[in-house]
Amino acid sequence: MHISEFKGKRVLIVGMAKTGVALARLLAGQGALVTINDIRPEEELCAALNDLKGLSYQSEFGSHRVETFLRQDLILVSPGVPVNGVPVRHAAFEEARKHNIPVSNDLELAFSLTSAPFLAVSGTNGKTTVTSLLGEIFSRAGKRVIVGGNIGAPLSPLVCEHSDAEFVIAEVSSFQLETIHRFRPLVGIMLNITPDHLDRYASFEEYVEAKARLFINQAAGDFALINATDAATPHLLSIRRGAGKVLFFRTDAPSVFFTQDASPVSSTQDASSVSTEYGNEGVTFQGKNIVARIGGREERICSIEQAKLTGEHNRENILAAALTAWLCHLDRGVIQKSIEEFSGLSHRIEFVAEVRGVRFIDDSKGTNVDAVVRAIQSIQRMNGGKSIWLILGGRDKGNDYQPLVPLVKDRVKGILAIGESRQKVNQFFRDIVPVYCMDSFKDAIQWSFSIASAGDSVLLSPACASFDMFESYAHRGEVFKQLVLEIARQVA
Ligand code: UMA
Repeated sequence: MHISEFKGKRVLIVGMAKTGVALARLLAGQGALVTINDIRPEEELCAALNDLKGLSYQSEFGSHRVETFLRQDLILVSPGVPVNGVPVRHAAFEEARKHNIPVSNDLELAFSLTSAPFLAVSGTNGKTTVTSLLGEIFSRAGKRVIVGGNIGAPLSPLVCEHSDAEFVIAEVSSFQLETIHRFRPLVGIMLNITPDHLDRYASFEEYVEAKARLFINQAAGDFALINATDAATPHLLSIRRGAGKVLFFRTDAPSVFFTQDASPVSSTQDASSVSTEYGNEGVTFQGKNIVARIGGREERICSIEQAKLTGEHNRENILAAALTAWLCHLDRGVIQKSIEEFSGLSHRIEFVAEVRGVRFIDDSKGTNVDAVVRAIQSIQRMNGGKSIWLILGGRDKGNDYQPLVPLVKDRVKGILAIGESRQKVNQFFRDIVPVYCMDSFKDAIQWSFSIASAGDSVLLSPACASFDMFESYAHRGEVFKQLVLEIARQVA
């Protein structure tokens, strides 16, 4: 479909932050009859409204009214707006569906506006890294690509602006997948699924179900790239719909990638003793080489000898990206070079500074428990003992901190609890390690430095969203860096 077809169509845009503003600008600019809507009052939406100056639209703030929803041809909802009743039930969405008014989103709209194939990256952790790495590989290969989605760039305006794009590389969240209809990625990557957003889903199973929608419309010729060793994979495979070909990635050179009896097989098991519904196809490491095993053939894609990304989770991320690029017939030398040069993202286990022997690490993007597990595991153990001061807390998303307990007991000297959830953090951990409840973020950083010894690491990996104190995780990470650099200046 072409964007000009929206002229004269009644479109309600729900949520007036980054996504809503981008969609309103695009559609109002095309002559659609746009109504913008947000649960917040107008006074709190000045920045958004400023961005819409000069455009023609109607507005309704403070609630989601059924009557307004029922007057539309199409409703486009922002990812952060809950459409399925948790944690807040908005009857307007149910009513709209009952009246067959499509409730959709930016991802679906972008998909309908371009013929370029989508490479869609989802999963609880690592999405942004893989999306960015794919962007690097495809750009370096000379492909015209769009990189966007949950990474922070609404896709619909981008696909209209770059109508000659050859690929769309999209970071895709479970929230976005809730309101897709026809969205069908050529390659859908599911990196891992661990508990997150349990304030938005009634259970972990429901979260996995939302994620599984990534594959729902895939047809023959499409690929579903799945992490063979992720604990949620058996469940994911059991509920997966769609006819994309399943290819697995796992880091340990298996003889069989995955068995149908649900448990991933270890590389020591006898391949002949296991039957496999999904075939024995995918990508793995042989030494430093990335090797694809597909259609009975084994083919070396490239080496990771010089890769800058470290850690087991990044080895999985690299496998998924390399296989995607290889499936799209990109040059192997280019894939290798891109992997070698890609040094990772800000706020993701990022070393900030060492001050009097104390290392400060910014993992502000660690917004769920599994991400914190990965961050702690990635920190080199010093002298075999405990060495980490962990800054934890913020806007809680229904976290269960239990998976952190063994690691905290083993590696963490103390916890600095911050933000809205600091009492919850305190109550959970206080019998395990010393917990300091901090009234401000600045106090937490300064206090961590005053109690840390040379050889220790101060790790900001909050397991929580940032919105109680900051605009975003990136904002939280930037403030962390500034405060650390201030300490470094003071002691210099
Ligand atoms: N709102 C309502 N009604 C409600 C709830 C919210 O009207 O019931 C309004 C709010 O008042 C606010 C707006 O909706 O004005 C917020 O919408 P939004 O949260 O979707 O904000 P955007 O700025 O549009 O950001 C969204 C994604 N946010 C979420 O998924 C929560 C961004 O992902 C994404 O980068 C952006 O679209 C562009 O695609 C962020 C995120 O945290 C980074 N994602 C989660 C994650 O990665 O774990 C899924």
